[in-house]
Amino acid sequence: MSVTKRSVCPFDCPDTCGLLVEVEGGRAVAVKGDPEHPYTRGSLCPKMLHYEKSVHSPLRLTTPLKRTGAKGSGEFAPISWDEAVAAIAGRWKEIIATHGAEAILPYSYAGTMGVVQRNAGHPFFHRLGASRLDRTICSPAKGAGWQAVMGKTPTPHPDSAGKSDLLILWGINAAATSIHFLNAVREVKQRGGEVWLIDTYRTPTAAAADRTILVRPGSDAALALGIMHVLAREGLVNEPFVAESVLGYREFRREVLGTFTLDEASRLTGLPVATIEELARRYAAAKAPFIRIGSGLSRYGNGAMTVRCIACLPALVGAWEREGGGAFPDTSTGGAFAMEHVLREDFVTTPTRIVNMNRLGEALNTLNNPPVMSLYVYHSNPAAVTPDQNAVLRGLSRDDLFTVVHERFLTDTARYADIVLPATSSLEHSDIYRAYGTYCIQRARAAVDPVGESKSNWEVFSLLAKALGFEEEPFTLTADELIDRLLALPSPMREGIDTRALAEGKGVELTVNRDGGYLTRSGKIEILNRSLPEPLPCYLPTHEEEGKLPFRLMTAPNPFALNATFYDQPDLREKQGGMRLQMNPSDADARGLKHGERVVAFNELGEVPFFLDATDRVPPGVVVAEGVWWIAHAPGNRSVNALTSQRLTDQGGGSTFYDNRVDVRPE
Ligand SMILES: Nc1nc2c(c(=O)[nH]1)N[C@H]1C(S)=C(S)[C@@H](COP(=O)(O)OP(=O)(O)OC[C@H]3O[C@@H](n4cnc5c(=O)[nH]c(N)nc54)[C@H](O)[C@@H]3O)O[C@H]1N2
Ligand SMILES: Nc1nc2c(c(=O)[nH]1)N[C@H]1C(S)=C(S)[C@@H](COP(=O)(O)OP(=O)(O)OC[C@H]3O[C@@H](n4cnc5c(=O)[nH]c(N)nc54)[C@H](O)[C@@H]3O)O[C@H]1N2
Ligand SMILES: [Mo]
Repeated sequence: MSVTKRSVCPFDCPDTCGLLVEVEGGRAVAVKGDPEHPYTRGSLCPKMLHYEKSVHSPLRLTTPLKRTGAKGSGEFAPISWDEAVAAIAGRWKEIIATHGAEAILPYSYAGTMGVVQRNAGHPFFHRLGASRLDRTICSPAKGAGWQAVMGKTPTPHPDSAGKSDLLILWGINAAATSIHFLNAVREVKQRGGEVWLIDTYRTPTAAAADRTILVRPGSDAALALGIMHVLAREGLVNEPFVAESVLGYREFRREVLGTFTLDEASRLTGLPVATIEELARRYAAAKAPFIRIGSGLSRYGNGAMTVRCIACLPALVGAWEREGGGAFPDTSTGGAFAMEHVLREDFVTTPTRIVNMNRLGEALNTLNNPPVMSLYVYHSNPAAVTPDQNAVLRGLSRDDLFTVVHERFLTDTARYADIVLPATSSLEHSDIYRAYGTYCIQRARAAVDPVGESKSNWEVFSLLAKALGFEEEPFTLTADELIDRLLALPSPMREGIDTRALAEGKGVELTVNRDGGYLTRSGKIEILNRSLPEPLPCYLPTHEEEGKLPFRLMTAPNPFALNATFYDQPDLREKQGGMRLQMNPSDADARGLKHGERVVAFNELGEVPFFLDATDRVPPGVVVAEGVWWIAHAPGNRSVNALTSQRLTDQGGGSTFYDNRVDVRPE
């Protein structure tokens, strides 16, 4: 006899689907979408259709492990939880006595997006006095660029895009990364509107677009400035809207648009002037143009400035005034819960150093006073996902580094651990979720029994706190008790929501007040922002603008994986067709490279073997590696991040995964 329980997809995706889990004898036997979820309405991506296979995979870790072989060898012996916790607490006490607590570095990101489990380590590491991690691997530059113009103005409801008559998907592969946004794409087309896609190669999303424009990597700010140049030149700017609601247009027009020529925009983007003019005129003629801004274009040395330039477009034509008009980077659901009760910044007694997570390689190999002597990794896989893989692996190989990894699987990172701790999956623990591509929240209670002896992030930090004698309150609460407390605390975003549905585990929409005007310092949309190093939007070069190697490398998302998650599933790996490098056939011919053969992509940071996919989807001068493969399943002994650098974005300390060059040779 099976029962159906509600749950939530815990993974790092804007949609945050509602799930229905069929449970039999404490195990999940099937998973489907919850038709009652307000946004995702019952459909799931190909990765989650068989989530039960990952949850009950034979590869799941079931006991704590202690390393018995060399680091990286994957040789371990099972130990008990008591032994594991005692070993960690004992080693940390020694390290603290010799080097101080700053020698301990936590490393986590987004294996689970649940508010409680994701942040479970914050109170603990703050109380410990460990080094702090700046969690900037995803898209802080996008946030910085958007906020430079729009401040804290709430972003539109994602469904409002469906009312647009010109929807621009700008640097987003929605068919892979946000499949429910394709509902808005379909609605626009049904109403007779048009959909344009702007990317660097022809992604699967191109099939949903009326027009696809391929720009040179990292040049989108030049395209946005070119469009605005045409709007200004041809009198297509909405002057009354600008006069009332925009700060600094006059200065911007004089100092930037006046000097930034269309020839310059054409040279930088690789687009004909006529294409830029056509897009500008089409944008100005639309009743309610809407731009869905992806994150790929922000992962460059100029990423924040790129997003800032794009964010100015709706202001110039007054798109914000019209239903279905505007732009959308992400939703801002940060105010849904009183996060100070989760993060416990008040436990930080003396400020400790902050390590940018993109520079883990540098931190492990070169930091001093004190050096990093222990790394505690939870719900992240830095050996695969973090840039400069060779530097990361060199650091993880250090004999004097004490590494603990709390994981569901023996990942590339876990193979380098001294102690591995088995983690529950989202179906085995409780949490509360808030989405970043919708305005939904949802509570999930554990739906199945923990696999083996696995424990949740929350439980493990309670155990470690006990072993170290921390008696403060969060360490004695259960996850459900903390969730109850968060829900008892008021938030304007939760006012008037359906609390009964929430208690029943259903997805519930937050209340968003959009009548507060523009939430910037001036109360206007700020094209001019004097708090920034560049007060006006402009074109900044990428790191690799003048690079010598012939190909720009796109490290793009794969529809059948999520970062380095789901590589435990053989059928999903097969659907990806192996770890491939896509290249234009003319480039392949010029180098004597053959479709399907093994090739090596290389640069100053490393060398990575791939299978070559010679395809017209990719323009000359660009190569694409979709997915962040586990080294264990790669054709060679490295995966794509051996080719990406630790350089950061112009604002926000973000990753620059797309701002790299490579050359390619036969193996
Ligand atoms: N299936 C799947 N879903 C995912 C993920 C995944 O790996 N796989 N990742 C999840 C995560 S962590 C995140 S942050 C989100 C968002 O994940 P992101 O990785 O930010 O993906 P997108 O926002 O779709 O944007 C990536 C797109 O930007 C394009 N791009 C790169 N450079 C440029 C450029 O210079 N100009 C333009 N115009 N386009 C460019 C890439 O070719 C790609 O199509 O998705 C989440 N969902
Ligand atoms: N080349 C390249 N690199 C990239 C990207 C790219 O597009 N290209 N994308 C980047 C982006 S946008 C992001 S956000 C990062 C993502 O970086 P990460 O957040 O590190 O992403 P994942 O690879 O999904 O690794 C998460 C791990 O958490 C584990 N896990 C899941 N649930 C739990 C849990 O409850 N507890 C514990 N302890 N473990 C759990 C999973 O098994 C998985 O191995 O990667 C970045 N790296
Ligand atoms: Mo991300």
